[in-house]
Amino acid sequence: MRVEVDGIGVEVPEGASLLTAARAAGAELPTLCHDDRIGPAGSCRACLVWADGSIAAACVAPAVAGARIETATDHVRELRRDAVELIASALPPRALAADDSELAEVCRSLGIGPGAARGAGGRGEDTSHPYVHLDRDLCIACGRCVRMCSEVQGTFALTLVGRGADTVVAPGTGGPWAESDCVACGGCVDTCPTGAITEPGPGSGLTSAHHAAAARTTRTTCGYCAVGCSLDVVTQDGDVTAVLPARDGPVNRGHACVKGRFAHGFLTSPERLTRPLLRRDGRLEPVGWDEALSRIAEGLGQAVAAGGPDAVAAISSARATNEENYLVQKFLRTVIGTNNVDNCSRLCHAPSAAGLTASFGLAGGTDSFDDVERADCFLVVGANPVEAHPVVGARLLQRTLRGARLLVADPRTVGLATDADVHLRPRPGTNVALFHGLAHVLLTEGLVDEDFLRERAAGLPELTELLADYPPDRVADLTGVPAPDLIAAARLYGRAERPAIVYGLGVTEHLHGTDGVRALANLAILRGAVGTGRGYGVNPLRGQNNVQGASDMGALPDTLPGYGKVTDPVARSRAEEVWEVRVPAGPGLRIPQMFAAARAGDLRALWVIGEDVCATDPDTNRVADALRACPLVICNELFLSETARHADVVLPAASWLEKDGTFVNFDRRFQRVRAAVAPPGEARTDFEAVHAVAAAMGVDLGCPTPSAALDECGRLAPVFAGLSHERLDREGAIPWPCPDADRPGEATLYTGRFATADGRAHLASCPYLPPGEQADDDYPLIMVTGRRLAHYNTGSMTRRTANLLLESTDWLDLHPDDADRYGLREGEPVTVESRHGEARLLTRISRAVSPGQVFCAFHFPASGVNRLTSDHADTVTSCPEYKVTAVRVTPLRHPA
Ligand SMILES: Nc1nc2c(c(=O)[nH]1)N[C@H]1C(S)=C(S)[C@@H](COP(=O)(O)OP(=O)(O)OC[C@H]3O[C@@H](n4cnc5c(=O)[nH]c(N)nc54)[C@H](O)[C@@H]3O)O[C@H]1N2
Ligand SMILES: Nc1nc2c(c(=O)[nH]1)N[C@H]1C(S)=C(S)[C@@H](COP(=O)(O)OP(=O)(O)OC[C@H]3O[C@@H](n4cnc5c(=O)[nH]c(N)nc54)[C@H](O)[C@@H]3O)O[C@H]1N2
Ligand code: SF4
Ligand code: FES
Ligand SMILES: [Mo]
Repeated sequence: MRVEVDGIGVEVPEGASLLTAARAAGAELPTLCHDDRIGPAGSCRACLVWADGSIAAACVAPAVAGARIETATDHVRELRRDAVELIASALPPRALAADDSELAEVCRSLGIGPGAARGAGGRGEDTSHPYVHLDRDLCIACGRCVRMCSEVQGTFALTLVGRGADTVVAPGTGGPWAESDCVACGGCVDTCPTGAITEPGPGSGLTSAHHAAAARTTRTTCGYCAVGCSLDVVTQDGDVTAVLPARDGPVNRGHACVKGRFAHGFLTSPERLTRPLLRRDGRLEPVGWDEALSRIAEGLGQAVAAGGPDAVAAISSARATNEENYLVQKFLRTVIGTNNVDNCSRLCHAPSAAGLTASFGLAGGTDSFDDVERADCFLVVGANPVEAHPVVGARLLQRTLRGARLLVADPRTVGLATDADVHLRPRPGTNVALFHGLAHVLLTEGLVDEDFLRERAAGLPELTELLADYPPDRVADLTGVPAPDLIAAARLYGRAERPAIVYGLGVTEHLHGTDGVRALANLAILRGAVGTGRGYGVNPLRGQNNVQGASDMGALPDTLPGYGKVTDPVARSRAEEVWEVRVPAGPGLRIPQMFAAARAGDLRALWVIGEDVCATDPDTNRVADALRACPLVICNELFLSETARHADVVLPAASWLEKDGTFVNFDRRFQRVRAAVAPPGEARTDFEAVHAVAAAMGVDLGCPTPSAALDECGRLAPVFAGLSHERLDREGAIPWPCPDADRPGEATLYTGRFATADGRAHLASCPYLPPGEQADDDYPLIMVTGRRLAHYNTGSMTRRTANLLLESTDWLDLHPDDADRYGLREGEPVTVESRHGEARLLTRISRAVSPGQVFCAFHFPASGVNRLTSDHADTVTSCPEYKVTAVRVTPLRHPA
């Protein structure tokens, strides 16, 4: 549609506002209550224009074809000036004293001087929250914060209260901010144009606009979860003063969460490791790098001499970059000569890699997250994105609020479950029966894509036969999900035009996790919702910032970079050509096998890089036994973790804000990671540390820089051949597969054929089998473990920030009926015992869990949650059964 702005003709899309038209024409129009991320309010009148003979607020007024807009007449300028002057006049002088806010900028542009602000103030502050401070006197009631909170974050924590000039933002709950529903995503801080809502700390009182303009900023990718938010890190004199969400971030689009946005205080924690540590006479003592490196080189040499290359193993880090992971596996395979390398994908989404590969051919999610904008029905299974992937959770919620249907399958009523059309609450460990029940309804009610099944899928006859055993009534008995709910959910998923499956660890961390992934994938295949553009297929919410990448880079015992099997001579010879050494042909040890080998005396050296196995692996008492039995344990760490305490050599590591490289997020996008600050003391990146260890053993690993490492990886893994740092710097995010430097990556997989041997999607006919642990008279409760919003895994980083004020301990959630049964009160300390160990937690009484089930996180290693979990693991991939542990709970009463 064509309109005319100040005599210039411009083309704008249908439904565009006059503001969009004015900007398209290059007209400079001030705005105050407007932010591109949220809907318009039209309340401040800073953007007044003259349109077809009348005055209009450009941000809200829609452009009509042929409209003539005037933005620069004296008359409209004066009207704007009057409007903003009136707003400014109610503010105290300090509102315009510093030229650091959007408001000050707008005033300047309208010729309003600092003297315009002459309000009395006196409305007071709210400084109760560790990350969000409110100065009521600077609030102009533009409502941007309120709209960010509802329209982007979906939390609805804020409201405007009062009347007329006294209107001011306030938490909807009425009390102090710290006690409100605020989830500290930072959206309000980021949008506030006046400095009324700001972040305390080094840049205290400064608005985001000021931060972005005044200091050095470094564009990087968040190093917490795998959403992969683009962040602009603001630094001054070598310290981080703020972290701002990038508006052009492909996944986050100007949003972030309490971890990426605020939890950077760990960087300067006095507990950061700044020097290598070496064990002498039983104690860890600081030493220089040379001494630590020669001890490592000597120890690795001795291990190989005594037990051969397979007496050495490494656990690589999903927190580290692709390039670091590439180098770690290269070191193990070429310098030591073993495939004994694994990463925490083993504990998390190894069943996704195995299951999705078996069903479709490749190990990643099937589609681009952008497709959620078109999906009309979400099936969210065993995932709590509101807490674990908050930016994804917010985008799913927004789609739901705008009309998409939402089905949630989770034993707990948390996060999205409270907004679901149907909430299925299966008993933990019964997913396979649940998914078969849904598939049964799809088949019997004819809600399947016959053409797709005929042309592109395999295994329908076998599945049809199996599903005869899973009618809704039987599934209700197996899972506890009422048959009518199951049928209702199946119909919604079955009748959707563009259905989407999003899932998490509630599917994978089970005895039959891979079967769960495959039975879930069946649903999308039955509907023809993969590889057809008619849905958002099957998408795991991968966990760690770079768990996808660590696996992509071959930090796995059975695959080389790009997923060539070590057992495949073709894949091996491609690597051998680039590395110029022979690659061992036998698959190496998986993480649990490494510990078993150590306990048996067969593993003589273990290098643990950025994983706190003594806190996060299951049955940690036995993990500690393994480390004690292993003659050499090396640990690269930011902090003296539980694992580092067991190590013989500890190398101080740089964190994500201190290094250069790339991460791969949950929807397979490569994004750049850039150092915003220098690592403390003698800490080095894992990249440098691996190079240094190789050098101490007399080997040059090649690829001296992260950029060279990614290039080399592309030479042996065709799926990454088109990627480079230089290209990522230019283009931003690029999904893999990306074989060509001059073609975009494949965001949506399988549009032509599936990557399986026969090119078809494979339906799986796996029967439901019960979980490994069952409740009984001794251990009557089923414990589920998982995540909470403010802390990240071991909490090693988040506990060393003000996030600790938001969540101060690990709680045990317990249904009120169970609290009565065991005589427990809110906040009471309890001993939790399982067949494997004991932990101490504080009780929280909650209806989010079902009677007979309890839930806790594992963010405070001192509470010992993983002493409880068992060594039961997924039968295909060895992923631990973290989601089902039988426990008993007793009050922890001190002797009188
Ligand atoms: N705040 C925060 N964010 C994180 C992390 C963190 O520690 N803190 N960790 C990151 C990592 S490493 C990962 S892998 C991801 C994990 O992200 P998620 O997979 O979302 O996390 P969890 O909370 O472990 O588990 C998800 C849900 O599975 C449910 N569940 C348990 N058993 C079953 C079952 O049998 N069936 C079904 N249908 N559901 C079940 C649980 O009730 C829980 O709500 O989060 C990442 N993001
Ligand atoms: N009970 C229970 N246990 C679980 C789970 C569960 O759901 N329930 N989930 C499992 C899952 S999915 C996962 S992924 C694991 C996560 O378990 P971990 O990987 O052990 O946990 P993290 O806290 O993410 O990070 C481990 C360590 O890496 C360090 N670190 C951070 N960045 C870097 C870096 O760049 N370099 C180096 N060298 N070190 C760094 C941190 O200080 C931290 O101590 O936990 C598993 N454990
Ligand atoms: S933790 Fe995840 S959702 Fe939060 S800012 Fe980082 S990448 Fe984004
Ligand atoms: S920016 Fe248009 S009315 Fe506020
Ligand atoms: Mo994870």
